[in-house]
Amino acid sequence: MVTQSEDEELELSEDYSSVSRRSSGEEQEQGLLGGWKERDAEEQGKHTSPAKRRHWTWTAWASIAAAAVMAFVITTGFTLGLSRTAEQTSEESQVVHTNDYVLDSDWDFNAPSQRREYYWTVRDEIHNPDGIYRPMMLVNSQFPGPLVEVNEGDTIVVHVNNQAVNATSIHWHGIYQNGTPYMDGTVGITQCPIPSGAKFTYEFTVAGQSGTYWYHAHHGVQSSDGMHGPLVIHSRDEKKFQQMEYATDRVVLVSDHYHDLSSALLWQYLKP
Ligand SMILES: [Cu+2]
Repeated sequence: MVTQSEDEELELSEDYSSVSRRSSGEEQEQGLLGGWKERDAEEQGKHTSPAKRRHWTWTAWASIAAAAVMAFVITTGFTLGLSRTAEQTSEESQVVHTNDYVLDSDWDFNAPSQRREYYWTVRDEIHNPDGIYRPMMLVNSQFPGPLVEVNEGDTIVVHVNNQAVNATSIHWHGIYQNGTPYMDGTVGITQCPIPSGAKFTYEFTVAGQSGTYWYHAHHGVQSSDGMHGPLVIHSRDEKKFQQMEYATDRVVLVSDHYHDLSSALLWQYLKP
């Protein structure tokens, strides 16, 4: 699936391919029948000494525990500028700018239903959101990802350009997708993954629901490599429901944060 000449990237893609192999339905069935145990023993014997393996397992669990303690709280002030701002492209004039998580105080809740269009580039990057450098997979170099803000009845259009080494997809968590199931973004269920180097446009209308949701990558558990962000759907009646005065309306995105790549974590989660 992935052809890379650089050693470093090859190592990464090998990690990932082992994950997608293990997460296939066939493998899960074998796992239920106990086939995994033998395969794990076999594979670990091949690649890792018992001492190394113990150390590795300890490291993984330590980082999971550390991650739980950290419960990563991110507000606008902490939203990483990272190395780049949003994509500078010729298409930018049409792009909705959401560089932080402060909701627009002049938002028009009665605006006519419209297409809200976003241009997202997915890349592999190395960043240190909590001080520890690690490979991440990010939308427009932002962690957490860019805010999507629409009114109920609007059509969300997201042009995804996958410049990452692995395939990906975006799932719109909690969105009904009535009439557009093929825009749900669940790899292997409603769509094939967006290959490395390919583009895909999500387009769906949000109807019959409002509130604060989130989106995330839905190929393996890439979400835990940083690919997730907030999706706010304003109710047409929001002002009626929210009568308390407030200075600003902001998104606070809370997520787990691991120092290991999802490819290193997933196979452990799937073990019996
Ligand atoms: Cu989800």
